Amino acid sequence: MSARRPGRRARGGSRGRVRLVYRSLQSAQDYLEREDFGTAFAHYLLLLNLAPELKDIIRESFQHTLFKWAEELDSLSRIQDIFDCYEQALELYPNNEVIWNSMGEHLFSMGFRDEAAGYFHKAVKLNPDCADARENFYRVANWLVERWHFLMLNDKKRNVAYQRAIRKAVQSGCTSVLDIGTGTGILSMFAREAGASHVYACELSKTMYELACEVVASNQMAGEIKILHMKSLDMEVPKDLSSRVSLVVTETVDAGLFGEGIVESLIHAWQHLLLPPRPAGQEGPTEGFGRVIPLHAVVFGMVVECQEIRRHHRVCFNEVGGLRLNEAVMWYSPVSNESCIDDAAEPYTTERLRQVPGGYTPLTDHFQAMTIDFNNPQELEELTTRNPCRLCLPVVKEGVLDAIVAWFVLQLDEDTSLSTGPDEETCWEQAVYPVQGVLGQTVKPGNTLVVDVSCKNSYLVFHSIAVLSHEHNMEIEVNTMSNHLASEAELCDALANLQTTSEPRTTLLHCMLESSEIARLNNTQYNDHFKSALSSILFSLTSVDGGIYCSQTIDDRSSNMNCENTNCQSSSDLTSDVLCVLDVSEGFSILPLIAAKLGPVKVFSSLEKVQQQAALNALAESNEISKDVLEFWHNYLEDDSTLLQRPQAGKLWSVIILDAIEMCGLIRQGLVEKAALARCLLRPEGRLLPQCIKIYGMLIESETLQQESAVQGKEATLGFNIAPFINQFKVPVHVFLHLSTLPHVQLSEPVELLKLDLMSVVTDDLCNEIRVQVYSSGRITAVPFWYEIYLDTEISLNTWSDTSHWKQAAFVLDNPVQVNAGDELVLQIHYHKSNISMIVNHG
Ligand code: 44T
Repeated sequence: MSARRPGRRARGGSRGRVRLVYRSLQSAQDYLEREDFGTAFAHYLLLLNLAPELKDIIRESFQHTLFKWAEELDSLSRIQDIFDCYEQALELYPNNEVIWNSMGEHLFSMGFRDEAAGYFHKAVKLNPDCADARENFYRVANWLVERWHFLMLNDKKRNVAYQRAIRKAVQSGCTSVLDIGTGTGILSMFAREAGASHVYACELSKTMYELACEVVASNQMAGEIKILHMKSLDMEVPKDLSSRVSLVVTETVDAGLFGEGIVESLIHAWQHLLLPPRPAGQEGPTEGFGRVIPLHAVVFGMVVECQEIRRHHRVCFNEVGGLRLNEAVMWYSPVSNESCIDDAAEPYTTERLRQVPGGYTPLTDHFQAMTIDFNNPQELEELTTRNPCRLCLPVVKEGVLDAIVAWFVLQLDEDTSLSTGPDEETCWEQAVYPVQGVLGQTVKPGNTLVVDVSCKNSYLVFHSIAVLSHEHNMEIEVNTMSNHLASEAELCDALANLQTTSEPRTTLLHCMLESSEIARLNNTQYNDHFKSALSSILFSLTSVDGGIYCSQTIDDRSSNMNCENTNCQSSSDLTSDVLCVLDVSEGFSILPLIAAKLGPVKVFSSLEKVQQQAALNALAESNEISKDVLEFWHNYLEDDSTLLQRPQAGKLWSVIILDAIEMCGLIRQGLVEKAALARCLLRPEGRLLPQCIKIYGMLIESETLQQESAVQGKEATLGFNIAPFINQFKVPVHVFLHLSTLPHVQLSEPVELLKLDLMSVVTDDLCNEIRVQVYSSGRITAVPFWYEIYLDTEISLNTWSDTSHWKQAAFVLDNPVQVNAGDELVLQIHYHKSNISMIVNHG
């Protein structure tokens, strides 16, 4: 027996090692028991380096130690150390999905969302059954692969148009092709299919680049398309392309055409990556010249009245929930062309006008705002420096000036075009430029609107709107044009410089709010219901106490509860039994002031932004709420974990306001934990607002939702195999839906799916099974859901109502269920850590 087994040799050869291994294990366990996680972790690392064969046996304890130690490091803000520990752990356990997921959670909580997304994705790939990782992945999948990819790939008309234009160009001699912003690689595959000899593709998103590689390989084109993970602006010849190409294809356009940087990309491509353009007017062969698909674009616009846009971008009411809003503060939305206010502000938002709740009314005809020739390098270069183009638009219908809306027609070549217009059957949204300066202005036929349009910082911008009425026209003609009759253009020139802003801004405090925050301020029902609920709680608490705080007793709800808060309340009054209200809403909330208006209370806001705190203070002052009544809870605190604490040693909260539902239609993360914590901090008769949430849903068939959720087979992608790859990124729950305008067929009545009683719920894991009667035949493809938020037993808010600032969400089924009228279905609802999932079966 000359050959010894290696294992025996190792063991036999080093008794010291065995002892060391044993001692390390012993120490690691001892330190773990003593909750000295840092030292325990170090011993585990040593142990695993000495004896990797123990990996499986000690996995659980190692994981536990790692997580505990990371938690501790987190509380000490030792960020780099956390990452180092995870790196070491993943070196030892590269296939451990729990560690990948946990690392993702740390990254996520620190705001590194894209990085977190990568970790969650990896965890799900390692173990698709890991529920925590899957839910985390679903939450971030939208950042890795935006949902419009699904829509665009399902848009057969768009795919056919590009395929046709590319085939024609390649067959006419453009045989070397660069696809800028390839996404899943579809345009490159069209080029290769058409016979191009050299096809290059670039993509700046890592996830999309990896997807494109998978897609192209599965379509047997791996060796034929060279995909680069880079921005086109960083590409060079011959480093990245062997020589200049004869065709660039691209669809790097957003709703506002320029937002994906197409102008810069093409200026660069013409300078460095493309053959020279064919001189204008030259006929004959195209060989030796470069060209771009799309050929050119025409931007269109119209001016609209649209209540949905208005309520998201302007504070529409002077008084809300008993508070005057517009006296001390000038609110503005982040979507603003007034770059003087905030450079970071974006000039437009997007909306699918066809489906905007409440619809819209055009106040002008469609107008042509701009044309762009992508095949004229010089024009592209001049575009960004060109003077704004002034447009005079006759008003054709009376209405409120809410927004300018823009879209475009992309001319791919001489024969083929795509339109993103609001009347088109298209998946595209339109760019929306809310009008801010001329507040609530009504215009009518006879008026002329003056609008400047330009391309600024790679955005299409509309600005300096002026409204000319007939009377003004006369005035201007007299004042500035003396004797000759002005042409329309001259008139507009003279008038566009007219100051049209009515408020002298300098005297007001400026405060920027997110559009969802503006919509919440405008949600009168929300504010009024909170006011009533607060009033009733404070009244009942006062009755219990018999008015032992301060000098005033709230003895009559209707009159005294609404009295001005005139009693002095210095901070020292807190030592008495004054009622304390804490609002931990996300974002800007006026609920503390609504509470303060109701009677002698002390209110705490959890606002953090200095500008918003100043705005709330200014609102308090202009509403005669004493300075001492309002406090900012964050100013007391070192970190968020102590947010829900007692107001003072020995004191408890009378009311804690929680923000249960996110604007997108989901239950806020951590709600149950937060509610449990909040309950511990309430005084005996104190209350949480809301008390209870009921989740409602119904069965529907919706083709639109299907299109948005996954690529449906190979047909739309013209035979190319793309669906299985991109569909790895599909998510079951869709958010930000406008249920009232989503095209769908309703197959059942709304039913209550689940109830979360915040005054008692203790677990983050709930199940419910309900039976639902189908009243119409069809295919169940989704279950939209929304909420009834109970502030008390009588007062509730529905998140699916016309004035709601909330949108709705929907669970989209993997496999549609065919049903007939009268069928009874069983709906299983799972609630796990604020996430909802469902299973639909025949009863
Ligand atoms: N959105 C449409 C934009 N890229 C469409 O990383 C329409 C939005 C939309 N790569 C609703 C409906 C719709 N070099 O993957 C992206 C992006 C990449 C580049 C390399 C560059 N210079 C760029 C610039 C962009 O190109 C891909 C497509 S961009 C936008 C497409 C359905 N909401």
